[in-house]
Amino acid sequence: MAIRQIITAPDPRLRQVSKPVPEVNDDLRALMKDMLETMYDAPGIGLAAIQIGEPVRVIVMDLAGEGEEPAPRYFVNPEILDPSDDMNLHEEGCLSVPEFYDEVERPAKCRVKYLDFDGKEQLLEAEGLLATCIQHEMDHLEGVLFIDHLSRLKRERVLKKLKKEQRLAAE
Ligand code: GNR
Ligand code: NI
Repeated sequence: MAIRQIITAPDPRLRQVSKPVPEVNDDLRALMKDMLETMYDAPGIGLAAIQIGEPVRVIVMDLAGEGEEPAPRYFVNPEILDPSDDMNLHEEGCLSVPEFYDEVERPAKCRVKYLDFDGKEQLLEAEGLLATCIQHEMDHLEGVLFIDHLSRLKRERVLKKLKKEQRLAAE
């Protein structure tokens, strides 16, 4: 297992559309373990493979609170089904958009069809933070960031600040 570097905006790799996984095998499980370790180290509650530079449709997540048993979840080739009409406003952050948080409106509930760590098909009912997080991660698979749901002014402001920080860090 290894902690991998998390790519940050405006890196163009984050805009790629990730490819479906043909098979859940040991190579993929090794990638998912690296993703989980990287996510715990950051720390974050979810991570899409593209955030460590792998353009494949894989997500890991753990919503367990501090002091609770770890509860890792693995989603391969996830699909969102039946998003609810009722919406939910939730404050979001992203490991690829460091130190910026804002509220995003998304369907409050949805179902998720996916393959688990063993390649077995699963159907999950999601609401609350789980629904928010899975939709945030699904966006990453399409090259979309949560700041894309905000006003252009806010988005440009954040991206400008990140660019400046990266320029200063490179000096
Ligand atoms: O760690 C994370 N927290 C979070 C909070 C609210 C909504 C979504 C998230 S996901 C984020 C980690 C991340 O960037 N995943 O892509
Ligand atoms: Ni994110």
